[in-house]
Amino acid sequence: MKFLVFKKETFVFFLAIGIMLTAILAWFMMKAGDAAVFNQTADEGIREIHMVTAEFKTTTKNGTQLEAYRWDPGTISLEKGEKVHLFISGINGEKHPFYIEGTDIKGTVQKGKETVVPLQFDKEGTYRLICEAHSTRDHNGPMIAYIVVD
Ligand SMILES: [Cu+2]
Repeated sequence: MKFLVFKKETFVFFLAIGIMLTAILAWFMMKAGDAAVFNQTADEGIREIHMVTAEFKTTTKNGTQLEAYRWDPGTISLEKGEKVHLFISGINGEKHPFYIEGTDIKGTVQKGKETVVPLQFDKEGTYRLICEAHSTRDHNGPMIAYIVVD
């Protein structure tokens, strides 16, 4: 009968372990729940717009190479308050680090990869999507797309 008797310390130790395991399990279950809810809402009501990184390239008669990078399409339009997922595929150019003027949105588009940018604007206006690597003609740009919100 003696082996059934636990010391108080042993009982408290196992109780603590039990509470920790329950907390960890609950945390994982809640995380899984959140993800499922997000996926359900993501599928409906969010419009998708697809964009690519493009390049124009030519050689002049005297052998000078010219190139220019562009977002394509160069203009997209959104309703005020509308939720949009902007998918940008990196086709030409290795890397395009970008930001959207007047917002804290920034990221990088890489060749062969797709970057998803969630968009929603509360204020009307024209927002510029600017590639920092190709922002002006001197840097093979201007690689600027216009997001028109009205
Ligand atoms: Cu660029």
